[in-house]
Amino acid sequence: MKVYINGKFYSKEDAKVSVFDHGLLYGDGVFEGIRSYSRLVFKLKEHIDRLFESAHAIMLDIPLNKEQLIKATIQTLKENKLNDAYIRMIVTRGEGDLGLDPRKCKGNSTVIIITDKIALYSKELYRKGMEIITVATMRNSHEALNPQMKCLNYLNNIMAKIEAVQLGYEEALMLNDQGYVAECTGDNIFIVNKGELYTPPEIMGVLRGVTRDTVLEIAKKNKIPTHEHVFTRHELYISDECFLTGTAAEIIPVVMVDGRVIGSGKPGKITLSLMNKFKELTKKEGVRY
Ligand code: PXG
Repeated sequence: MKVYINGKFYSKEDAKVSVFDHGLLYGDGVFEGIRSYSRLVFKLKEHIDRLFESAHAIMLDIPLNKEQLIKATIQTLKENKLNDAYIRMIVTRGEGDLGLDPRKCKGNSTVIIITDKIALYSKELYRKGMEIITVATMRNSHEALNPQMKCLNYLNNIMAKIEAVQLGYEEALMLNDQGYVAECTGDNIFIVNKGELYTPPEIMGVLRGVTRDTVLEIAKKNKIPTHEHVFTRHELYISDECFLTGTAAEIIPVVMVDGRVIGSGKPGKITLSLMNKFKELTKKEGVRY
């Protein structure tokens, strides 16, 4: 495996950054997770745009422009001869003296591109649907650390994941500080009610997922009414269908939330149809390499 770091390729063993990198010391940096399917990078532009938005929000200069970063990504995929990959892009504030002040890094940002595989959940879970549970850890308030930034500080999500795992679940439902449904630790959440699709708006404390946007797009094309709308756990409990979306998770059905069976207790019709349509789209859309 070859890993891209600042324009050079390193073997997995040699792909290392300084212990003084502020990405490690303070979680000061941003990242993206992207997938390629049969040599097509899915929604590459959307992910790169979001990376630049996250970087802009934390006042981090990415030393490459968007085209250069796209080129570097393709180059890394080719170098690794991967047809299907999970692309993990990271930009940190770089190496600097101790202390929070980003000026200590003198603009030496570190750009890393890892191309590898990822499997979050078993195949069986995709077929049968998963059970999730609400955890006590609430999603960051957007005035504290806005969930719309895909930043290197993921402890909010990891704390929630730990709670879920301790309780014997694979994924946690996170509420925001007002008690409204936000998202899961690494996935957005959707419900279906009377044939219509609902997902919490960004302002509820969710990352604007690229997969979330894609699902909304597919639904609209297929005349399924969509709503980016606030909802509570009650609407979730009484919904007909539920599923999660994410680049790594893709679309995964949810059949139980906090012990309440969702709909028929099996992956719903609309969920299955969206899963199929999403799969079709990944086969034909993307940047070819
Ligand atoms: N919410 C959060 C908090 C996420 O981190 C999503 C939703 C889904 O967004 P996309 O754009 O992927 O549809 C994410 C996705 C990783 C990794 O290790 C990244 C995520 C999730 C799980 C693992 O790269 N981010």
